[in-house]
Amino acid sequence: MPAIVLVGAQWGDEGKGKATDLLGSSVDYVVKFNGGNNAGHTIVINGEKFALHLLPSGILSENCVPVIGNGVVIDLEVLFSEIEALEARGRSAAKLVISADAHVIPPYNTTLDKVTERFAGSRRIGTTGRGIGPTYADKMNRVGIRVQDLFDEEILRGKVTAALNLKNQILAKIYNRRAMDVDSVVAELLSYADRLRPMVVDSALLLHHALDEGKTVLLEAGQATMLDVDHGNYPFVTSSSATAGGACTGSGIPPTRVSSVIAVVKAYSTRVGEGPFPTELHDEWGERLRSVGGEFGTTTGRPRRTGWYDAPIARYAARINGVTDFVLTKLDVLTGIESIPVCVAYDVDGRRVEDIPMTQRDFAVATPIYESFPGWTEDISKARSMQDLPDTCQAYVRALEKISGARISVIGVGPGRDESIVLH
Ligand code: 2SA
Ligand code: GDP
Ligand code: MG
Repeated sequence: MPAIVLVGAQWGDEGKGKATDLLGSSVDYVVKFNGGNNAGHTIVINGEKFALHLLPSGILSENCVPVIGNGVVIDLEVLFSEIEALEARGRSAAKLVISADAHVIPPYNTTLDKVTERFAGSRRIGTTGRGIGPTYADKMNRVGIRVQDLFDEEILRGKVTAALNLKNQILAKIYNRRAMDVDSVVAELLSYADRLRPMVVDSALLLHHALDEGKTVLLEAGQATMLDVDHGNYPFVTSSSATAGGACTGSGIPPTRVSSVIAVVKAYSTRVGEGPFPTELHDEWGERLRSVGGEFGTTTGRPRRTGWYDAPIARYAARINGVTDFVLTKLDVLTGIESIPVCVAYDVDGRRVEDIPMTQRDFAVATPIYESFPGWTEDISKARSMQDLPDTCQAYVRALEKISGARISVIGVGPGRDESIVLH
C-alpha cells in the first residue's frame, strides 16, 4: 500500500496542519520527516484550536500512529512540554514513536542560532531562533547528537565535549557569551533519557513493515518548497529538505513506494523571515490579507509578509515535488476583493520569464506580471461542493488550476476540519 507525501508549495504556513489532519482519519501513520520546532501547524477541531510545533499533525487523529522520523531535529524540552500540553487537554500522545536516528538540538545550538542572527546585520536570515541551522550543520559535519546517543553516556559525553571545545570558543570569543559546561549539558540531555526510551524505535523498519502489511503512511513536511535548503531561494531557507525528496531521506521510505504527492498552496502568498518575495504587498491590500487571513507566525507570533498568488512558484513546486494534487487553502480570505490579481509570470530586466529565474540576483529583481480575475462578495465558508461557490469564485479556482501545473483536489474555505470542499 502507498506512502503519500504532503508538502508546502510556497514559503510555509499554507495550512499543511489542517490538510494532514483532514487526511489523518484515512491514514495509519503520519510521519514528520524534516525540521523541528521551527514549524507551526494550527489545527481547529470543533472550534478548538491546537498549535503543534514538533509533534506530527497526525497526533490528533485517534487511529493514527504519529512518527518523528530520522530527518527531524528534536528539542527535548519542547517535545515533552508539547506532549504535556496535549495531555492536559485530554489528548493522548501514547502512540508517538521517535526514530533512534533523529538528531537532538542541544542547548548550545539554540544559543548559537540566536546570537549568530543578532550579529548578522544585513545578512540575517530571520530564523525562528530554535537552533535548527546549527543542529543540521552538526549533522552534516558528523558531530551531531542522535536520540540513541542518550542511551550511551560515554558516546554522549564524548560528543558534547568535542562540540563544546569548539563552540565555547565561538560563544565566548566571538559573541561574548558565557561558556557552557559539559557536565550540565550532559546532565540536562540525560534527564530526558528514561522518558524517551519507550518511544524510540527503528522507524524506517517500522514503516517498511507497515507498508508491507498494506497500511497507509502520510509523510508530512515542515516549512515548504521555497524554504528547502536545496530548492528554495538560498540562503533565505531553512536547513532541511522540505520537498518530496526529503520525505524519503527523512523517513527511510524509498521513492518507489510513494504513490502520490500532495502540495498545499494558499490562494495568496505569505512569507516570514528575510529574502525575496516578488508579489509582496506593502500597501493596504497586504494589510488586509494579513488581518483577514490571521497571518502571524504560529511559533514566534511574527507578522507574516503577504502578497498575491504567484503561479511561477506553484508551477515550480509542482515540478520539484512531482505534485499529483494541490490542496488550495484560504480561498475564503479573498472574499470581498473586487478584482484579484494573480502573478502569471515575471519581468526580469524587461524579459518575460515563466519560471523561477536561475540566479539569486534575477529572482531578487523579478517583478510580477499580473492578470486580474473578478472576485465575489458571498460568504463561501459554508460551501461543501464546487457548485456551492459563486461563478466568479469557481472561475478563479479553475484559472489557478490551469496555470499551476497540477489538479486542485481540495479547497479550504475556513480553518475548521469540516470547512473544505473535496473534489477528488
Ligand atoms: P529556521 O528557524 O532556521 O528554520 O529559519 C530559516 C527560515 O525558514 C523560515 N521558517 C518558516 N517560515 C514559515 N513558517 C515557519 N514556521 C512558523 C509558523 C514560523 C513562525 O508556522 O508560523 O512562527 O515564525 C517557519 N519555520 C522556519 C524562517 O522564517 C526563515 O526564513
Ligand atoms: P502550516 O504551517 O502549513 O501547517 O500552516 P499554519 O498552521 O502555520 O498556518 C495556516 C493557518 O491558516 C492556520 O491558522 C489554519 O488554521 C488556517 N487555515 C488553514 N486552512 C484554512 C482555510 O481554508 N481558510 C482559513 N480561513 N484558514 C485556514
Ligand atoms: Mg506554519
